[in-house]
Amino acid sequence: MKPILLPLVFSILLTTTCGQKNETVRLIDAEATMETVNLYRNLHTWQGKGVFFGHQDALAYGVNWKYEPGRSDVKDVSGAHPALFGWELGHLELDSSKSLDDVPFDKIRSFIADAYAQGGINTISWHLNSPMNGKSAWDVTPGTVASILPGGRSHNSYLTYLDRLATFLGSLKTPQGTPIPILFRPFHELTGSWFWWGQDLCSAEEFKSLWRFTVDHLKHTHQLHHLIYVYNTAEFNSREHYLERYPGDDYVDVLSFDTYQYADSKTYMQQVDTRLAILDSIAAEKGKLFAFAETGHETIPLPDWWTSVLLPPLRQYKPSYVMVWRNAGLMKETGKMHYYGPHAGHPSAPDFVRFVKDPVILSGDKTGVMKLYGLADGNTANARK
Ligand code: BMA
Repeated sequence: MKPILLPLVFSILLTTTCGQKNETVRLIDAEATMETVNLYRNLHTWQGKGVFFGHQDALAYGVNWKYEPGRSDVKDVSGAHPALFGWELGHLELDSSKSLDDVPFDKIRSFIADAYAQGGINTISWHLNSPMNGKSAWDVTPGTVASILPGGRSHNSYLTYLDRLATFLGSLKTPQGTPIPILFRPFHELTGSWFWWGQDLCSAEEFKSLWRFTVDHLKHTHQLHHLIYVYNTAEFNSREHYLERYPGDDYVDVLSFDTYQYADSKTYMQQVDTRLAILDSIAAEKGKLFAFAETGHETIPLPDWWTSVLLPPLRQYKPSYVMVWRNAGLMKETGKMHYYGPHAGHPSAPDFVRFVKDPVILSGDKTGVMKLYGLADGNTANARK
């Protein structure tokens, strides 16, 4: 297709899909705010048509810079910000003013507002420390989940952590004072065993109880109604494995997984293909969204990685979104480079430009005109007034 036709195709797609009603789509929160309902329904409308491209911490820093208003590495390379922005709240639970990645929470709050103001989508992960012993999210002491459930000896510490989380989430506001919708992805990579909530460290029933307790507590005790709940695994190779710890259709809005490339492209592409195929089918049955929540190939050693490795499965399955992890740059701890997105001058930069120009990829220039939070007709049926 000639590039000149792309804007035309896009605007036809936009006008034909935005008028559609998606009234059967329901968030698990029956009291969700209007903008949250609209975002979820609009994402459903777009699923299968385009894939929103995301980058963790995109507006905060890049490989060679930090805190420069209006900048992102993705924009430096392609001319537009990502469509979706990932943020990390680890250490919020400790009442710290900065995240575990050293980003002040006040800044994260304002980046989230900036992303929203551009029409972008915000997603949040939380590498929370262990409420049982105060050690990091990577503490693998078995029994932590059991100890923080109601009746467990560390339950009160977990409640304190949730209080701090809820205060922050509740402070994310639009200029009109309404809450900014958030795709919230707690207890991520749950089929791994590197976080205290991982597969080998708690039973499936304990995990489900923790998830349900957390959702109910945020909804009912804290009265938060702007969260879209994202279930997220690491490795899985069957539908049964993916659903082993699934807390139920009343507790999840988006089905997602994380998979990184560590070795050859063929292995990675096969894993991604298998996992997207499984999620595509489960999501269709359940009427949920499905997403590729985290991916990347650290330092992007292949100059054509974007179009040769990542793009083919996205084209085939069209998950709601894909997000690459953060561009931290040189890590003091390891002396190594740690980045997953492109940046100016990187050998993969020209290929990234081709990637975002592909008709299936939705970047910040698209979300800028899509009105994903807009009050389309019929979109307010289950919204909180
Ligand atoms: C990991 C790395 C760490 C970071 C953590 C939480 O994958 O990027 O440096 O602290 O995510 O953001």
